[in-house]
Amino acid sequence: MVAQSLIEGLKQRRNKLAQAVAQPVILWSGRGVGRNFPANKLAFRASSHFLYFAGIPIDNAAVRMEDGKLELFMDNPPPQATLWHGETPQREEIGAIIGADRVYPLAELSQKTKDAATIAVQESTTYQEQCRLLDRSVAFSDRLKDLDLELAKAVVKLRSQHDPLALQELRQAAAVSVEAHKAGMAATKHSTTEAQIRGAMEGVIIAHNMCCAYNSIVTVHGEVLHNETYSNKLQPQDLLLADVGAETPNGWAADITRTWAVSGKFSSTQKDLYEIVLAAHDRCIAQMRPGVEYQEIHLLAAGVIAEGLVDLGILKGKPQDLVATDAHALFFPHGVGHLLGLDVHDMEDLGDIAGYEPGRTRSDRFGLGYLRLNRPLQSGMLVTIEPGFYQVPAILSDSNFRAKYQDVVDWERLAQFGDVKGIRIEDDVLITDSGTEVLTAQLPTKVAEIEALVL
Ligand SMILES: [Mn+2]
Repeated sequence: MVAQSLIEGLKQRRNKLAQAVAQPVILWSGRGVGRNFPANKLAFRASSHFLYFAGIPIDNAAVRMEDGKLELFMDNPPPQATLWHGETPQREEIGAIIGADRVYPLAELSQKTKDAATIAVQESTTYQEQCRLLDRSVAFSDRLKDLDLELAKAVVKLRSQHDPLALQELRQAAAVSVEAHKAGMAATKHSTTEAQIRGAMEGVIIAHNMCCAYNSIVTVHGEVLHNETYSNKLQPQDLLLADVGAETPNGWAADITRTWAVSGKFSSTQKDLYEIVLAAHDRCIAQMRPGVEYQEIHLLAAGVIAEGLVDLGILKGKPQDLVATDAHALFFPHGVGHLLGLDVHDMEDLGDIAGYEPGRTRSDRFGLGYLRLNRPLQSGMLVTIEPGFYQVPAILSDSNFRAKYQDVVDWERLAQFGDVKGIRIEDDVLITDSGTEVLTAQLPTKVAEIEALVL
């Protein structure tokens, strides 16, 4: 792998943008939000599109790019700020770090907004400023049109094929996330609550001067797909599902899920289902290479899960028929993964512009509607592969589902697997010219290896 300096990498991105978009582009970073008074700030996170071209987080700044040149607009902190914050870099120094061609106070941006394209930021004060300075209502996600739509498409093209600078960061996030998961496994035998395991995992991330790329899921209720509470006590018969990923200081994410037994040893029923999810995970990754449709990978996962559940006697019928009627989605209701980069669901602020090939829209099928990515794989793309098995009460107790799938589920047999609430195995898979490289491969997935890390 060729190491790339920050400035060199950023200049390449700006040049590529200039080749795709003729008009000037202005991107805002957003600003840190105060909690109960302005100086008590919630953690500042710069907008990802800004980070992609500016490289580092700068609170309340904007960049204007045209013909490959970048102008940075930001205010120096007032002199009295040094009392509280110490010496912080001035505009010129930051401009030098990121290879800006010119630097200006923020107020001068208003002179340079003519015909500029932009992408809306999520933070509301800055969003209003965007609309005011551009003198138009800046649209979000699927409502994008004209200049901004052209820009969004160009940015998607760049951000979905990771360059060496991005890969350096993504590898660091992956490596630290692997260590966090190992720490979570090792902490289990000394822990009595989910919160203690979360603490052990996030502690590793914080100790590497990183933050979490998303709210961690660390739970014995893995069937609650976005569970964000950590108050449950651990019981020896529980499985623990941990979906935890680090973000580098410049904003690049990892996204890993592992599921392990609190006692250290999977029960036979837990192991049976775990092996099915693992088979789906492994077979998906083995099939991935440039040109393969991601939806085919999702359907492969669905097929492997359906086949495994038939073998266990939980589902009845031919696996391909079960997938065609979405019966697998009773237990695997989400998509097999998503794009990963500066955001954990990368570029989903643009709706499905990034995730869906032009002309494709979300399916209304139960088994396909939650697929977040429907494009052919290409070299340089980073995606997650995260098949799962869950017993979600809202699905399995739903009278419509029960009626529809009455004949294909052996409910009595299913009841024997009551000690499995949720299993997910998630890795970060880089598409290469010849196939794949799993950036998170250092974290084991096999039952015996996971047991050894927990015990
Ligand atoms: Mn994920």
